[in-house]
Amino acid sequence: MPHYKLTYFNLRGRGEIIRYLFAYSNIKYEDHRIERADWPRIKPTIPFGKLPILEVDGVILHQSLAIARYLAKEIGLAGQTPLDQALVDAIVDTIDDFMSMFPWTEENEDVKQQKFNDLLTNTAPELLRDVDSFLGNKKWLVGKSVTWADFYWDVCSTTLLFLKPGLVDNYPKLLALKERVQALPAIAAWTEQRPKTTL
Ligand code: KDV
Repeated sequence: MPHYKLTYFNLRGRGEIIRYLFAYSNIKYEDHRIERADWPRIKPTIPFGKLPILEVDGVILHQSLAIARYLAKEIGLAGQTPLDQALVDAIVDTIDDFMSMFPWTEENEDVKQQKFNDLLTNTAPELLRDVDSFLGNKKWLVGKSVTWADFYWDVCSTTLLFLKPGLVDNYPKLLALKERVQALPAIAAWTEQRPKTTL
């Protein structure tokens, strides 16, 4: 088993999908959480200047979704066929495109509030409608077993629901999927013991 070291901020954010995959597979890793104050010093020492990174026996991987996809393949959560894998990737990218629209680091609080509010009020409903219809009456988003797309829905919807409680109320099937992910014993154990952060 390689030595794994995840470096990210003390947030769920873009690190949490990776932590879910480690938790689910019971793979040990270093969950290194840096302070915001230390980031300017660390940033120039990282190949692409962005977090998270995952060090795998000293090889530095960047891009949260590339890291998550690598782990998902290792543990059998990437999708059971190449076609299923493409569907998983497409759903993950669709959810991620939306999460990436939020101006997370905007310093003008008024501008930030207005943009967050607009995305949650006017843009989120289309995404939810489309993911809900993709899910339909299936148990999992893709194929006959859980994949990291289901994990990503849980991770991202947790943050969306923190930002706007009730956002998913009109989509009971999406809420039920979230509960199915959270009921997985390894995921339940992780969400219970993880550091509590708002984002
Ligand atoms: C911050 C932050 C995120 C979730 C998805 C980017 C994110 C950035 N700061 C928090 N949550 C993508």
